[in-house]
Amino acid sequence: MKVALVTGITGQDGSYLTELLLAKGYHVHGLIRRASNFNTQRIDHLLFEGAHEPARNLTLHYGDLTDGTGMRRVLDLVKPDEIYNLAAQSHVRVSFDHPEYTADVIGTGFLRLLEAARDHMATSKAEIRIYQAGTSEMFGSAAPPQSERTPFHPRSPYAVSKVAAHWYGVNYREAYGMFVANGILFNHESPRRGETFVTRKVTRAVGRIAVGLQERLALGNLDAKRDWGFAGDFVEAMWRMLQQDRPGDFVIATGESNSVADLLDVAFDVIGENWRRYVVTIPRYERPAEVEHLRGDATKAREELGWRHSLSFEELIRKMVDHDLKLARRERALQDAGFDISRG
Ligand code: NAP
Ligand code: F7E
Repeated sequence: MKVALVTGITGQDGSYLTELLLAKGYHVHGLIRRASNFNTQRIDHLLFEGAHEPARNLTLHYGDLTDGTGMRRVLDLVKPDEIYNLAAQSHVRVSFDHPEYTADVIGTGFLRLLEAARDHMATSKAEIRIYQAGTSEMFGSAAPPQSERTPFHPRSPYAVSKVAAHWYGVNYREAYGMFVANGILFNHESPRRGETFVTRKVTRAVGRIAVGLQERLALGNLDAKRDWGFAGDFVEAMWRMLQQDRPGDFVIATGESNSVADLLDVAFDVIGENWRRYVVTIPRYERPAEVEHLRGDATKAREELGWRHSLSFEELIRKMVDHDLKLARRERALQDAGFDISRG
């Protein structure tokens, strides 16, 4: 049985990747942060078999990318064949408010993980294959379409930190012959997407507007263009990267870009409303430096990994709106029954 360690297992991608690895027969170990509230909602459905029996092939460990000693301990205990490093302070706008923390988790955090894996391999003589969750944000202001040959021009502390992690990966490949694959993933979304990212913020608002729970939606830049795909498709590419004979860097994208205004068109169309009646733009949601246009060229991934996306932009957004309409109807029913849904 193969053993995988997933950092960031409680996040959007962590949950889809864990489903995929469990279905392939892996034992999955996940690193989770201690939090004052439950933070395992996205993987709760995987934690138990039957009513109360803990899942045999999924084990969680407390850890943090800022704590190298703890990660070393987990690595020595788990002895993974593959590590998927998904943990990150992943919000671009927030990285301008917390640049040092963002760099510590993403850049130095990955370095800590690489060092722990290098030492573990030296003593155990076992190979560990490592996936690093790189991002299209590393291209920043480089003109589209962006491919593995496009030079990076990062535009945020988040993106600069991801560039550092990317090059740590390349360096450990070249210096120590380690198997480190750098994914360069364009935006990928789902009903499990965090509610402060623009797709989910819009689809949540559409659901709530439809049932009369919200009247306004405040956004920032509506002109920015992104290459949006489905997260469930993208985690498959991560796994494929670690099954290759040699490690490499791969762009994963749909090849189609749309603006935030296009996103609003599709999402509000599902409920037959015109978004201009509801949307206001405010400076608070703008960024000190914006990334205007990302559209990926995933030819290498198609040819070498045999990877393809399954959902189009429109299908994805409609799926998210359908999900969030159901959620909003439940919220509405609770409110009508006298529960205060704002306080839980
Ligand atoms: P996400 O939903 O924000 O999940 C991030 C995960 O990292 C969560 O499990 C979070 O834990 C964990 N985490 C945050 N800080 C940590 C720390 N200091 N130590 C340990 N864990 C920590 O992100 P995602 O969308 O799944 O993305 C997964 C990865 O891919 C991230 O590295 C992201 O930067 C990268 N990426 C994402 C996209 C995209 O479009 N989604 C595109 C390219 C690259 P909590 O649950 O406790 O907060
Ligand atoms: O913004 C604009 C915003 O925060 C997309 C992360 O997963 O993907 C994500 O980063 C665009 C930007 O995603 C609002 O200015 C307008 O141009 O959904 P987002 P992101 O910044 O592209 C990459 C690939 C990652 O790696 C990251 O981890 O939408 N926008 N109004 C807004 N964005 C937000 N969040 N909120 C708004 O109100």
